[in-house]
Amino acid sequence: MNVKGFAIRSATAVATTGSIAVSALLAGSAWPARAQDGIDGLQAIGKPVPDGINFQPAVTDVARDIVWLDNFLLIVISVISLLVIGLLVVVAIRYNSWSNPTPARFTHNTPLEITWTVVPIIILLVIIPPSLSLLFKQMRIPDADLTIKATGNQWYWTHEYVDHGFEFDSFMLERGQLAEYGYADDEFLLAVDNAVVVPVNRTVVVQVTASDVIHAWTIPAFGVKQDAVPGRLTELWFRVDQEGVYFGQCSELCGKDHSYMPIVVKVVGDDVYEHWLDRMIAEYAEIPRQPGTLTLASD
Ligand SMILES: [Cu+2]
Repeated sequence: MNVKGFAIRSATAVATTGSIAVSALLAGSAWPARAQDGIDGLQAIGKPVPDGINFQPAVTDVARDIVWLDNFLLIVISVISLLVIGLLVVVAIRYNSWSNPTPARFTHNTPLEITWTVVPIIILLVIIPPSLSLLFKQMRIPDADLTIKATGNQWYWTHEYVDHGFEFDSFMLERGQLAEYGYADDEFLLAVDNAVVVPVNRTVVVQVTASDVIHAWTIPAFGVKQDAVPGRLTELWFRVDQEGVYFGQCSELCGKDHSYMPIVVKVVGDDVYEHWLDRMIAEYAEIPRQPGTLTLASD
């Protein structure tokens, strides 16, 4: 673990101790738990739900397009599957050896062969435009309002705010720590001590890499997933239009604790983000923030 990461961990430990003392004082009261990063009142939007089988709520254009494309392809593939099953049933009933004792002896049917070649081509031509346009939308990285570098480690993430010269490690919380950090009980295995915080309606570019083996950074509700490969810097982007807490998990088998390195992104208003950023910079940045410094490229 690097020195800055250690500084944050130490600070967290101190803050945690303080919080336990406060909790003890408030024991029995109905006060909600205060998150360690000072960001409260956010709804957890992007997280798995019991018995859920569909996508998480889509909160970026890319995620909405993914859901649309998935539904569209589901219709196409359902029609194809029903047609093939129907044909198999017809063949099995009508052309079995009992109902059709004298088999026909022809081997070719030109109109039929042209049909089963042309129809799949038409289907592919219909599928290609929405698929490729979505792929280009994901892969063309726009100008960033905020750039974050995410480094996968065995088994935690390091998030660096490259424009502001600070970074922190994000470790999964133990079950007993959830309330202290403002998380619900069912967010065990998803919640981390230091969440990534980004402003709402801003373009965020995440540079993804790894320090040891291949990991993958993803937030399903944003429609982003990118392998983190040692020695390579890849990028993804998102622009979230709904404030809230969003969860993701490392999505590349990376060793024994692969399932214990989740990702949390808190999407907040500009004011809350600026306040959080000031606090982080004051505490952890190598370069102090200058008065009047622009923090977002689009401002
Ligand atoms: Cu991993």
